[in-house]
Amino acid sequence: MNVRQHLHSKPLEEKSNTVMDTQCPFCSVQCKMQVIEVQEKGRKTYQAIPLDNPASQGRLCIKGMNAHQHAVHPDRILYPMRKVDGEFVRISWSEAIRLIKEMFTRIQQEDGLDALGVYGGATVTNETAYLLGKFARVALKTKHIDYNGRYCMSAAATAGNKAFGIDRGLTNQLSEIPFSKCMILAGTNIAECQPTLMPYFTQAKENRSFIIAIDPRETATTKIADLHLKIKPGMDAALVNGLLKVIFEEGYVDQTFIADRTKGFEALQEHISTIELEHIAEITGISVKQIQTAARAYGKAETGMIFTARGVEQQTDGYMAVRNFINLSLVTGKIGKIGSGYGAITGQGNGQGAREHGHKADQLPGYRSIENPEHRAYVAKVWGIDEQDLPGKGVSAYEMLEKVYQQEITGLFVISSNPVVSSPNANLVEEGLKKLKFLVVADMFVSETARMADLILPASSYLENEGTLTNLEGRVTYRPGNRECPGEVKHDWQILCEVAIALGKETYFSFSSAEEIFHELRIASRGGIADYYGITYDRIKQEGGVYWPCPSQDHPGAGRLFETSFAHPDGKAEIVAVDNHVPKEQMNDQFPLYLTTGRVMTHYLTGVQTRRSHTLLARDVESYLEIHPKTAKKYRIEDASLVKVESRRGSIIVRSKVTEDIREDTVFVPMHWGDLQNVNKITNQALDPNCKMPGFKVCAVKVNPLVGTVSI
Ligand SMILES: Nc1nc2c(c(=O)[nH]1)N[C@H]1C(S)=C(S)[C@@H](COP(=O)(O)OP(=O)(O)OC[C@H]3O[C@@H](n4cnc5c(=O)[nH]c(N)nc54)[C@H](O)[C@@H]3O)O[C@H]1N2
Ligand SMILES: Nc1nc2c(c(=O)[nH]1)N[C@H]1C(S)=C(S)[C@@H](COP(=O)(O)OP(=O)(O)OC[C@H]3O[C@@H](n4cnc5c(=O)[nH]c(N)nc54)[C@H](O)[C@@H]3O)O[C@H]1N2
Ligand code: SF4
Ligand SMILES: [Mo]
Repeated sequence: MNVRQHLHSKPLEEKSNTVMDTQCPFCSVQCKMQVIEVQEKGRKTYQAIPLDNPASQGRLCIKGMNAHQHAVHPDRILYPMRKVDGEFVRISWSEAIRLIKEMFTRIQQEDGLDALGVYGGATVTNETAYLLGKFARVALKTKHIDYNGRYCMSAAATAGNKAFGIDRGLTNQLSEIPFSKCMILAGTNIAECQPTLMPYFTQAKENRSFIIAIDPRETATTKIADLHLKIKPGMDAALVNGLLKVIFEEGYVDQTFIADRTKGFEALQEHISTIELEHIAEITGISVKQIQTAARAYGKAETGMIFTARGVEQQTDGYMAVRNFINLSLVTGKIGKIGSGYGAITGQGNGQGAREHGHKADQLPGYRSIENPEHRAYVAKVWGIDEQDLPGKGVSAYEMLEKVYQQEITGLFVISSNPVVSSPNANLVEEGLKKLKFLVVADMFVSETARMADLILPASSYLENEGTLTNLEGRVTYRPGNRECPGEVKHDWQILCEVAIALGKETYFSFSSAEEIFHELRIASRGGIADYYGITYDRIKQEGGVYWPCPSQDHPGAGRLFETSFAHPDGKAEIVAVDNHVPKEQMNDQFPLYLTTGRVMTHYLTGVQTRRSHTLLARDVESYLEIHPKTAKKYRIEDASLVKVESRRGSIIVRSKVTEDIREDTVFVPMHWGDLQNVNKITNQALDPNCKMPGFKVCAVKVNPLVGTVSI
């Protein structure tokens, strides 16, 4: 039922229902659903009904149930808008495209080809992500393209590539979770962030799986754990060294697996021999006894799975911390088997697919490298350009925004992201954007970033935009786009094609459907690590999704990875010794608390969409500060009162929530609000040197009750 279906087609004053098959626009589970539009007496109401599918098994969470509220919201941008004397005024598409052509051309003439930057997001479809990479390199000829996934998946992606030779979120299918006898959930709040996956874990518990959660806070996820390690923020790599110490000393290693399937074990063994459990306990805040209990439970279990998410990864050592969790899977041989594996829980709807096809500064489609001559030659041939015309590697998302601040990049095209709220050290980002000669933002709403634009382009929503998205399991799914675009709204891929054509690149951008783009993506990814060649729209529709890698149309797609070998040329996984890293910013007398950041169930990322859903907003109308009662008392903070939270970079105002759920030395603020409550005004811009992930999860702050007039 993929076409718009009119159950009753009657005159206006009577009732008519339209059923739209779709997928939730939010997280990486990609729950399928139907949205029913009921039109009665000129008034429209909507209802979402879950559809069965292999990931969510017919479940929907509160965000999915109410997603349509933003898509049909009166705040939707319906036509292009240009800023004139500080006010947005409506212009036609042809004027908008002409303006982009004029400004982009002028900027590149004045400041060079690389003075233009393209900043994307992983909410877009695979087709748009692919086209955006091609757009930057072929239409604009700039090396500067990166995307919000840098803030999301870069640590786990880099770790997966280095350790396994491939970056696919989960190495197993979700359906295997109930068969795992021990699970480590590290820095992941599945109950709030991928709620429809919870039944897999509760089923595992019914099968007597032992669940270990690692999180500085008690959350709805840690509540299902048998053991909660309430870690000091940023200390996961060290904690895993402690776990490895016990695993080695008590003989839970799988020597055969290590010898046959891995390399680098000796260096790790030597490194772990220098580790002292008491020291680990002291620096992580987890007792020796708890470390031993966790290591023994995982070590002894017949099968085991480890999941990490942003709590471990959004650190200045996120890459190495993930490597250490992967070490744990490898030395115990708990990977590549049913119920045994590692998974980085992907974040955004297309967090997986949008990182595979050239959306990253150093990457070409199919996970090819922009620095590898063979990879360049292959993609240049598919695109029909000279390899020498293909730009080189650009810089990561935050570094690109720094270049904007330094006026090295003077024109920016933002598509599907709100960096003014989502980037660390957001004050600097905002200052930088003010200096641009030209900022274009394609969005559904006037986000905090779009507000600063010279030109806003109206983009389509999930109900309107057809395409494929790859879920956290690596399953490529098809989302129909049955709703007609409101007003003059266009799909992202149409916008890119129109701009490219205006820039004289018609030969490379004359696509007339998303499926046509997907067909080119298949070819461009062929033979790459993320090989989509065997996947077609027809196959996805028939099979309800196809796993990559899938090199040919008769290939079934790979559900479970690494059963017999890893993806490196020698088939072996890489083990590496990891130091006891500490966060780059430490607390001191002036800033005596750690701030960590994250999510709540009802809102999504910078909240541009969910704050426009009345049902979701009503549940969490403002941001807050989670603070331990003893800490609150020490700083004279009462429950539900306004607090100024300040770091070296700025300050915000949020309401206190006094709770024993959080460590005494740590406070927590969610990331879903802008302006005064934009937590990124205070987070640290320090990046992981390997993957350029910002350390969103730790910075040093002070808190003060807000009384009277306070300067911020
Ligand atoms: N409701 C909702 N769901 C979402 C999203 C959303 O915005 N809202 N966003 C989607 C996206 S894009 C993403 S990336 C995912 C994110 O999904 P998660 O990574 O699960 O979400 P977070 O809340 O950012 O962080 C998870 C946990 O890490 C903990 N943590 C903080 N510091 C540390 C630390 O140093 N070590 C450890 N071990 N844990 C720590 C936090 O307390 C938090 O409970 O969610 C996706 N789903
Ligand atoms: N402090 C702190 N900061 C964080 C994080 C954290 O845990 N703590 N998490 C980081 C993570 S994991 C992520 S993923 C980033 C996300 O950060 P952002 O990239 O800023 O994410 P969104 O809020 O989803 O912004 C998406 C914007 O695109 C629009 N949009 C949605 N769909 C489409 C579409 O299909 N086309 C177009 N053109 N526009 C669309 C939305 O209306 C919205 O304005 O934030 C990061 N920032
Ligand atoms: S937010 Fe995630 S879990 Fe909730 S309905 Fe959407 S895709 Fe499913
Ligand atoms: Mo994310």
